[in-house]
Amino acid sequence: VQEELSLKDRVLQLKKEKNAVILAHYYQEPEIQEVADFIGDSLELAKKAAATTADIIVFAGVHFMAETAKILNPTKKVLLPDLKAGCSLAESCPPEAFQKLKDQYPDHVVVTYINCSAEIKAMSDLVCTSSNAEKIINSIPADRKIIFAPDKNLGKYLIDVTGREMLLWDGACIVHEAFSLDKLIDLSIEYPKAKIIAHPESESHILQVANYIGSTSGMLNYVKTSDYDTFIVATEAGILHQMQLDVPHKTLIPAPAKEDNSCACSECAFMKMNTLKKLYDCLEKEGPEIRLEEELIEKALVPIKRMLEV
Ligand code: CIZ
Ligand code: SF4
Repeated sequence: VQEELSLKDRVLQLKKEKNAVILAHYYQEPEIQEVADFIGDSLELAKKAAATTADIIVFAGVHFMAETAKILNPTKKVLLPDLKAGCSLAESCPPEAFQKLKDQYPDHVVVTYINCSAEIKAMSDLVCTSSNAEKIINSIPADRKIIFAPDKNLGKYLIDVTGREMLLWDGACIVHEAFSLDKLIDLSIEYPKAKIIAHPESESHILQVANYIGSTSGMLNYVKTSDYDTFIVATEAGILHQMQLDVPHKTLIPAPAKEDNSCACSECAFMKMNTLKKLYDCLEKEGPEIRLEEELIEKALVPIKRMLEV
């Protein structure tokens, strides 16, 4: 009987009936990760979206990620449980202002981090994610000047590791800028054996004290393969669910935020706008749906394809 099925089972049943695939980001609530066909970071999920043969893609993540899925596989119906699930980083780079910067520096190669709108992608020469950003920057001939947008923290980190000069857009992620260096240092005194791992969207003073800097999948891999047992994790706290499943006997401590909030750590409020109930409803109603103009899809696809080829 329908009423007796749990919400989770109803999602799984509906997904099968509609030949839908559920792609969930690591920052989603555990109960959403549990109904997903694939869990991943933005690069892994983009690849899954491009390759799927399902009729419907339900993207449990934020708006720019669902847009990327639509750009990569435009004949599919791409659903996002809550269209308001945005991203502070993507929003920090409005197309009109970005066009002005581009016009000022017409000879620069434009590289954008995947955390931006489809309009910004369409204005880019290359797109990158945090797992391939260094490789993408290194693929650009040394005599070419570069504009990097929208994340200034990732940009500064890339300048450090590649030695390239880059003009940086002044954008940032609220979640990754929330870590407190003082509290982080106190915590590492309390746990002297702990290794600090951080996402490069974090501020440079946090990266300076990190033992390992890497993308979402990079950090998961590091914790799995490292000989150490205790880690302080400076990224969105949702990653801890999969990380703890990977290393049940290791100790994982979320890096502390500057302001005390409900979990005293960093969670992305946009990511958490998706709930299992909203996911069920969107699958049932087949909406809200991501719709993009064909011309925008064509333009935005070019720099994403270049990224996938590098
Ligand atoms: O949205 C983010 O902060 C990240 C790091 C996404 C991803 O998976 O690369
Ligand atoms: Fe955007 Fe930051 Fe949330 Fe990622 S964690 S979706 S960059 S606001």
